[in-house]
Amino acid sequence: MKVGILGYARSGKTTIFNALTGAHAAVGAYGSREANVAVIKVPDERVDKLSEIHHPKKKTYAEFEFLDIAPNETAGEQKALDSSALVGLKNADALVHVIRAFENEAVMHPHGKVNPLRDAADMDDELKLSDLIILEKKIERMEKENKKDLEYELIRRCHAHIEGGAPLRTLDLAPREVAALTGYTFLSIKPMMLVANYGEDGIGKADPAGLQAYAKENHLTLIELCGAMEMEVSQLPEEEQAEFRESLGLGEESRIRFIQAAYDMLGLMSFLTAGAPEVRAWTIKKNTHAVDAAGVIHSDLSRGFIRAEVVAYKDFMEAGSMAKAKEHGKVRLEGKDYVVQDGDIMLIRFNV
Ligand SMILES: Nc1nc2c(ncn2[C@@H]2O[C@H](COP(=O)(O)OP(=O)(O)O)[C@@H](O)[C@H]2O)c(=O)[nH]1
Ligand SMILES: [Mg+2]
Repeated sequence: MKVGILGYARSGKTTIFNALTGAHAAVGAYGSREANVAVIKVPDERVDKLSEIHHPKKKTYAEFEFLDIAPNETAGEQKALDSSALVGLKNADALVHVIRAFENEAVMHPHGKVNPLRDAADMDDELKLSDLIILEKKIERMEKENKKDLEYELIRRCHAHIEGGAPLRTLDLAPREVAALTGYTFLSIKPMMLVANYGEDGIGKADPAGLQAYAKENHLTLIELCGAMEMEVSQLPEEEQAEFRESLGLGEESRIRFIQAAYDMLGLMSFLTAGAPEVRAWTIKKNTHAVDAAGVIHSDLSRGFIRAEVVAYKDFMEAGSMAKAKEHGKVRLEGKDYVVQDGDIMLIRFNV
């Protein structure tokens, strides 16, 4: 899972990247022009509890790859996305738009005044424009080749939708149509989260930037945080972080809220594998079949899939061991088409 961050200059992208990943990338005017990449480990109590039982050699959490693109801000400060940024974002599974909602005289906003709603709309316009260029080229080519098939109709529909002012993520598409569009790497179709980056005065208030209605209308997931403080806390020793959060009134860790929102937005869940070599959480989309979940572990497991032994995490913990869970009839044998559930502990039987 790859998540790409975008946002206007000095909105706090790198600050939030650091806060969420615990990285120490340089922030501010002299921040790096290189893209920053880091991984967020998804905290999962189930992995911890299972490890206490299995004492595995290795304990592995699910991961997000997080990409902080570094557009060339000297080239055109008005725009967030230059061509290299666009290329980076096209490979992302989801986008995170960091919106500046903090006041700070010392940090200039490229558009003058701080205005979160304007930035949300401007960014959507940039994404739509990037898609529109692709769509227009495609339409021109298809018309020249007189290719007026179903794909052409679909492309025209996308084009009309953007011309009407809306991003592709709000277009009602059948799963088959979504699949037909993946090759185009449109940006306004990708699931996107708005992260409103507040100053200290924004903490604890409800939607002070008035972004909620915009987010709803444009199918965006909205979360609010205070980037600078979150980053400071994330750089303290682990054992001191909880106390600081409490004393600052920061609420639940932004990393946890962020991960939860991202899972919901992308329709993700985790299944588990557990044994002496490794206890591990794996991320899949909801409604994934056992054979495809097996393929996330290794392609051989999907290719040679025979069956899965499955026990729900809760049932396993109640039984205390695999042998006991079997005794209680809680371990099921499931076939390829079994729909994997959140928290399933799976052992894949395969033969290649
Ligand atoms: N007061 C305040 N300053 C912030 C906050 N987030 C970022 N900044 C400052 O804004 C500047 C730009 O932040 P940076 O993360 O480098 O922005 P980027 O250009 O979007 O990557 C830095 O000087 C940060 O310290 C915040 O929540 N509150
Ligand atoms: Mg930066």
